[in-house]
Amino acid sequence: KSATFRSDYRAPEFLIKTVDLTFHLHETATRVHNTMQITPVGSSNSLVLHGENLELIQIALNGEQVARDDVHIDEKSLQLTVPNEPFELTIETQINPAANQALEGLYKSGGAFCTQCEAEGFRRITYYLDRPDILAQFTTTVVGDAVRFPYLLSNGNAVARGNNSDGTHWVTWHDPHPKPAYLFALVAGDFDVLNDEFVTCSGRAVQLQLFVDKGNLSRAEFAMTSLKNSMRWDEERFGLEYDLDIYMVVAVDFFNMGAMENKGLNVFNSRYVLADAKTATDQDFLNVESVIGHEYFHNWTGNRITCRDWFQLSLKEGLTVFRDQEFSSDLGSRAVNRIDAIRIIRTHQFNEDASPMAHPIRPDKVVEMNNFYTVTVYNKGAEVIRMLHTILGEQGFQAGMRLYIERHDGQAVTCDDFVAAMAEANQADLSVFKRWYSQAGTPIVEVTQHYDANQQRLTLSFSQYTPETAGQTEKQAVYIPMLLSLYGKNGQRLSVTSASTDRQPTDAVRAHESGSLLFEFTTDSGQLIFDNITAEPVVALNENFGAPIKLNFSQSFSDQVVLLASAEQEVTRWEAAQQIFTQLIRSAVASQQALVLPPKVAQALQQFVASTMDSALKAQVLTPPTVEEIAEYYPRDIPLAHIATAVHQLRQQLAEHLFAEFESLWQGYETSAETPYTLTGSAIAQRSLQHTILYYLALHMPDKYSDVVAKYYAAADNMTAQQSALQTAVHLRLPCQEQLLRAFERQWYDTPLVLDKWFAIQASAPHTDVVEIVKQLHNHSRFNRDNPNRVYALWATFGRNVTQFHREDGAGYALMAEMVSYLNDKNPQVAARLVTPLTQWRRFDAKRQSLLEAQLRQLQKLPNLAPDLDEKISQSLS
Ligand code: BAL
Ligand code: ZN
Repeated sequence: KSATFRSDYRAPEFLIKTVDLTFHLHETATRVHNTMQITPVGSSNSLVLHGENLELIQIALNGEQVARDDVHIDEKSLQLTVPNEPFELTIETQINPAANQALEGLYKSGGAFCTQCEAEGFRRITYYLDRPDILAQFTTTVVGDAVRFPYLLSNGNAVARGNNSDGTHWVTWHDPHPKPAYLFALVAGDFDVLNDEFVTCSGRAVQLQLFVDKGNLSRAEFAMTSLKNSMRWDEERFGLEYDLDIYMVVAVDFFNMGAMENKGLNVFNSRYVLADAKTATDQDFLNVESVIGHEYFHNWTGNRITCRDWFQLSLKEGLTVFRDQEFSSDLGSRAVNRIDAIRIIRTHQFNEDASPMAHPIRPDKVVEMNNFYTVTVYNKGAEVIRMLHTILGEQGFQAGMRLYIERHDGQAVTCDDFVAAMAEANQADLSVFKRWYSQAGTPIVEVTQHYDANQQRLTLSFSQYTPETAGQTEKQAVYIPMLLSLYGKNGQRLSVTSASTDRQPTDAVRAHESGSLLFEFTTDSGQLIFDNITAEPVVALNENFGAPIKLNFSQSFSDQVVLLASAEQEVTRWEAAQQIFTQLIRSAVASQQALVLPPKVAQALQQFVASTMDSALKAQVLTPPTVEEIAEYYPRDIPLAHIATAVHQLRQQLAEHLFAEFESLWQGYETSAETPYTLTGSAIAQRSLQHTILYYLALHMPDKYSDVVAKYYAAADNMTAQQSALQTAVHLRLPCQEQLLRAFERQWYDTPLVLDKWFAIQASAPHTDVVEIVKQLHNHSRFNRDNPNRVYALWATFGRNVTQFHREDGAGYALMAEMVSYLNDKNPQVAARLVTPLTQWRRFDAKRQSLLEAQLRQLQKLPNLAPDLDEKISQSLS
């Protein structure tokens, strides 16, 4: 498969006005009858339709059969000569859903038929112009066995149904909203259904239906509540109302992604629907809420306004992730949501920027589109939207959204169109800002602080550069909205409202609605001068992680401790602790000496833990950066073992210095009355702190606390407590670990989504025999290598376990390569996800490099190497 380039975009030569589909469902031989009304809009007489893995049965033009000799078919397309005026094309194909293990197009998940068409799956269903700028009205009739498939679903509204004499029945669906083929969906199966209703702001009643496997109805309630919350929130915060009479969500067990926003018929991975206290953790519940929200929010940002071409994916994904983050933040803890998002960027997105697959949020070159559903396009894309929001403020941002929707509703557009609407609605110049769309890589911002006591002047000197990334050597300065605050050494925020630069004599900063100052740093270097500062202040920089950058700013522990103890914003406090920890770990790695917590830091943390601060924030502060996050400070020769040792020593030091505080808090929990599980913010916060503390207690005194962990596990009435106790036991290898592992396995042997936690906990443990354990677990009777959720739980988790995956003998590499080659033939999308940790070989020492490279070269020789893998491996070896 050859690369396509963003710059090669050409408007289509043909438009498809309507599509009329009829599916005769059959396990191995489904017939798809497709009638399209097509209008030529260019000068071409040659129509080329996309199509893969299809068997052509017949084709007719304006009702006349076309001879097979007049149709040219290859592995990817069908070509024929067509008239220069509107015409009707009818194509009948046959497909084999049972053999479809790639889970793209029409496939079987358990007993049900379902589809996944984004990005380019529709071409595996029928011949079509499978590109997102072709918007057509779909009418879909599904015919299937009435007993096995009582529910026959597709997009839009059901307009007719009936029974046939052969035991089949049929339903016809019509979707009035023209849409690209990637939003097509079909589901047929037997489900339990949760029914509800939502009355929109204009008073329309929308029927809500959630389809789950039989017996799972009680685990669907939370998703339904989340759906209604999403619909209300989008009306209240964005002024956006739902537009069909029905909204359906179907949960399936076999699904490559998290979920899919098909118009009116979302298909979900069951892990983002099914949740009750016994089987789902607090985090699982929050994930369900966020993914239900995300898919719902796509109805406007993605479906009503879609992408012109796939290079624009972040147009809908970055924006919709931003929207789901805001939804979760408005409903739950804003600070914790922000911290979670920051950790994702620092751990995974910075890693992608440093990898051979580095790309801008709007890529320029793509071989396999499925490889670009990335943390860069999604999460950095959301950070870029968040920067616009920071620059324009909530009101300005909403004005931009209104203009964007008014102007582009019903169209397929580009990221440029989005930024233009934001700029015009605010009379803002966003030309420099647009570099975030074209430039890959993590900008590094250096800041130095100089205080002149005589002049009572604080000078902050800024410079920025972006290291080169794969295939992109030239970099320009980007537009950095730098949020900052000044504090006195006593922790009082200084009420400074102005500053100057050499370019801008006044107003170089402005008061931002968040309470911080905003400095728009758009050049290679610049200075910010604050006058009338009577004593050297403490500076908080890049507050709220307002820009997705790496900040180099050397700040004393004393100053950081002031921010930890007193900063007005919770995220700034958390960030101060993270900076202290990062500095300690990096110094220990550099000096190769044991990490020791400085007394003033220990004392500040003791006070912080004993304070009345929110428990969730305490838990976040007590969770230091991971090995993966620290590794991003080392472009080459990542000193993995030293980082891992330093991170471990930091945890031990925290456990030791805060032991008294932890014990007293723990005793408080033990003596307080048992409260049944609730999913309130304060209950979630308390559990997160309680579990963090139990981990530290057990780390410090494993023998004593092993019994406490075992007892806590046995008494748990919810999965949050069970999972955390099990993880502590396994990751610390407590004496109770075997007992808990067996108990968990027994209890959840028949509940795959829960048993996934058992696989993942073992695959993420920091022990040198994890490679062997993964190998064993792969042969577990409940492991299924063809189900993506199982593979992600065991194998993707193992791939992220950097210290053990990169075990010095290369055993982790060999094991992963074996799994990747198996999946190459079955499910290339999943294979390509697993290959990622192998592709970053150049960042390691010479020995690991050669072991990794050898595996990659071996994989490259696979017969039928899928384009998904080929792109990543070639990119990595080039
Ligand atoms: N569009 C693919 C799944 C999602 O991002 O919602
Ligand atoms: Zn999405």
